[in-house]
Amino acid sequence: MARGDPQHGSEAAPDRRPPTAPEGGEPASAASAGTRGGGAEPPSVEVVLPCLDEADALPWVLSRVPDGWGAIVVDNGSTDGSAGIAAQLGARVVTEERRGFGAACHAGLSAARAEFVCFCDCDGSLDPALLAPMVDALRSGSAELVLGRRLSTQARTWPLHARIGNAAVTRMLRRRTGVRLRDIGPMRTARREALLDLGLTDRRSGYPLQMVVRAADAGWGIREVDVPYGARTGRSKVTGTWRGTWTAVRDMRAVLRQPPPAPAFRAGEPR
Ligand SMILES: Nc1nc2c(ncn2[C@@H]2O[C@H](COP(=O)(O)OP(=O)(O)OP(=O)(O)O)[C@@H](O)[C@H]2O)c(=O)[nH]1
Ligand SMILES: [Mg+2]
Repeated sequence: MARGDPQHGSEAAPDRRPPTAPEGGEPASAASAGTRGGGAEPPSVEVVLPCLDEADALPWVLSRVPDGWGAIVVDNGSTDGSAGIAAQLGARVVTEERRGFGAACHAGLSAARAEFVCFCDCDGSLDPALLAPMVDALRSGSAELVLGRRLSTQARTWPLHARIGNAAVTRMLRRRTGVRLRDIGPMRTARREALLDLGLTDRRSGYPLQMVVRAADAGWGIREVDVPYGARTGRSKVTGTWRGTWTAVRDMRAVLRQPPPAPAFRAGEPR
């Protein structure tokens, strides 16, 4: 059960402004946060929030999860009390011992029970409230995977080397699958069972790309929606450093080297 106003009242929460004005869905109130994910009936939407030492960002991030949705914070070895803060604020906390962005995301997906699952970074750079119109696009059938295309709201939010790496990966994605995207962002949504059926195996930085590649190979409709990308709260771990970006690009190249699945054999067809 959340105590106090998650955006303004927690000791763990520095006074920080959200990267965007509220739009596209009502953010959760502290009262509703206590009902997230705990009841017998799963909510229709759950947000998986991979979390490695994001104590300062968590109060704002959780306050922005739309009302009535579940929040699953996947604690990936935090030492700053993130798990306790998330639980106190009403999130379901899942522990993933194995380090890696993909390991955390996949643990959240495996623990989810909702019809629709969203993913969002837990560092305050992206606003979970903006997932609401993305889920609406799934419900209306206009896409099967909806991705947030990041548009930085401040200079230096997204360093040049990270943009170059991202552009290179989207080009390679187009060559490999024919799908034209402008970003391989972490914010996204799809139906839970369909995601599980993709059989994702990457457990590091290649996870978001592998999801897109396998969805494309499976013929899913993939759509991008612009989302503001603000400065993260806390110290940068990946895109703020050359090393982190290089590791991410290497993981993604490994995903793109995986061959497309062999066409399924159908009875009566020559092999
Ligand atoms: N880097 C990293 N992030 C993890 C891990 N497990 C969970 N996360 C979370 O995954 C999300 C994305 O990681 P970030 O460190 O923000 O990666 P990024 O956005 O590419 O780069 P920066 O924001 O510049 O650090 C954050 O919410 C992290 O807390 C992990 O093993 N490594
Ligand atoms: Mg980040």
